[in-house]
Amino acid sequence: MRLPQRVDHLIVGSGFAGLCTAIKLTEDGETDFVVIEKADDVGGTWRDNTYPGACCDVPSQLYSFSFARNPEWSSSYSPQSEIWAYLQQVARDFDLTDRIVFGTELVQATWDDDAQVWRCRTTAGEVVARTLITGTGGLSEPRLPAIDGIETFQGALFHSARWDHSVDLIGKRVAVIGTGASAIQIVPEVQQVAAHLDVYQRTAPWVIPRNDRRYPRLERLALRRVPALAKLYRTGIYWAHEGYVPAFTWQPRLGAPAEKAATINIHKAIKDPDLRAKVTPTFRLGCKRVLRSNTYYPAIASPNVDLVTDPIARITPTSVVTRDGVEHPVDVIVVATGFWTTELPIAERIVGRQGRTLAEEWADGGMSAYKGTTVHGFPNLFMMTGPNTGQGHTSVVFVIESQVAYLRDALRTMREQGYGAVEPRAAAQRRWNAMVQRRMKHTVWNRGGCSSWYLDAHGRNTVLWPKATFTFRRKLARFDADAYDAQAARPTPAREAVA
Ligand code: N01
Repeated sequence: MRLPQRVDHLIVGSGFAGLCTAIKLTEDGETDFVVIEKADDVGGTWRDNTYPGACCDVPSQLYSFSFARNPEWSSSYSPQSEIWAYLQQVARDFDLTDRIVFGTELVQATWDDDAQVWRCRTTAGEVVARTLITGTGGLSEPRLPAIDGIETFQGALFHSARWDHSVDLIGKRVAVIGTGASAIQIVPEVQQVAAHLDVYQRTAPWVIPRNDRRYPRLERLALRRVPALAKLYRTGIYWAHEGYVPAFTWQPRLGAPAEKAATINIHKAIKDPDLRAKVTPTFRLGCKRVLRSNTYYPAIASPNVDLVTDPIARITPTSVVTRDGVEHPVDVIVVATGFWTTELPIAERIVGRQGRTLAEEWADGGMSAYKGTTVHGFPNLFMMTGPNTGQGHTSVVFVIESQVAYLRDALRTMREQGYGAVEPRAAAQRRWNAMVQRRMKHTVWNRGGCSSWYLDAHGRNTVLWPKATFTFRRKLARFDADAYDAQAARPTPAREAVA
């Protein structure tokens, strides 16, 4: 598809959020939209993260759309390939492929207050849109570590989310930097083929057992034939995961049984007391994302693996040198150091009513939005998975569906009331964020004794939602026009604003 000059709605990104938005807008008859996607396929993070062992740590029955359940998942925690294939299938089933302009990136979107439109520059040309909907996710831009000499390394070096499949790891000396959710899935795979693997750990994570199981054919048949059964599974998993909420958001000590399970996980796999001590976390479970694996600790205990806990001092053309002066020779370095989460790169590309970018707006106080979705000074902008919408315990798809419901009601209200632009009032946004940050003080993320990618440079958690997800859904169930400044649609409608 070619980029049109003008649309009612511009959706950026075709991962879970972008696809969900496109599907639901179509359902409402809001068909004048286009999705731009910088890559050449749909899938977002599930297209990009192709590292060996990539798998979802939220059960697939819940990590999928409520309106497009998939009875064909092969196991309770699906691998990346299945989730990506699922998203491709969803795009086909809902006839979206022709609505997506692939290979097209948003360069800049600038609000034009007179015409009540977003004027957007993309790598495929310009487009004018009444509303701008970002579905660019919080885990899409790899964050490379600033390690001295990293650019001088002569072997292969790549980020976990940009895996270089042309590099053969068989018989090589490999280093994995980081021990987060990506690394703990990569390490057991690399350990099996590498001659030697060094795992560079800065902070030991909590890793609980992963109760995975394959769905037998009969069970999949039942899920296909009896949709109520699939719904029941989904509901059961949802509530089981909400069970973590009190420990995460109210009383961190409630996580003690899970800490015990994780400690047993360590003791079962690792006999060496020194190694056990190195992998045992020193903060409360949940403070960083809780990881699930049955294979990580056995891999760490393997004879061809060294867990290196001395900080990295520098990288040379052929080695990693730690601060204790030891030089660790290496052929391939895998950088599993996470993503830009509290300084979203998309924020630099969106220019609001005052001529300031979202990034400038957020520079002093950190990211903030109203209901994680709309931002004062940025009319008709809807951010899917915006500030404080992230989840430490359950499926982000639930949150996305809640936000899309809010967007639909906003558009319905605008249509019915003849509004050309809506923007949350500064006071409403302030109140919302004060509530979020007040609540945040009780959470394990703020008082669990760790630093994590949930916290920004000011120590504020601008990533996660500090209550149950059903509360989030309830708060976004209706577009609350009274919290917004609304402008009547100007006589020059968006369709003539192209010129
Ligand atoms: O990234 P991370 P990730 N020198 O930021 C370390 C989702 N996800 O890609 O803990 C040395 O969690 C850093 O150390 P520390 C999930 O939401 C989901 O693994 O900061 N080390 C840490 O160990 C997840 O939370 C799935 O001290 C450095 C690691 O690198 C999110 O993605 C699967 C360093 C980064 O861990 C991100 O996970 C995979 C440095 N300079 C990912 N800088 C599912 O299954 C950082 N580190 C759904």
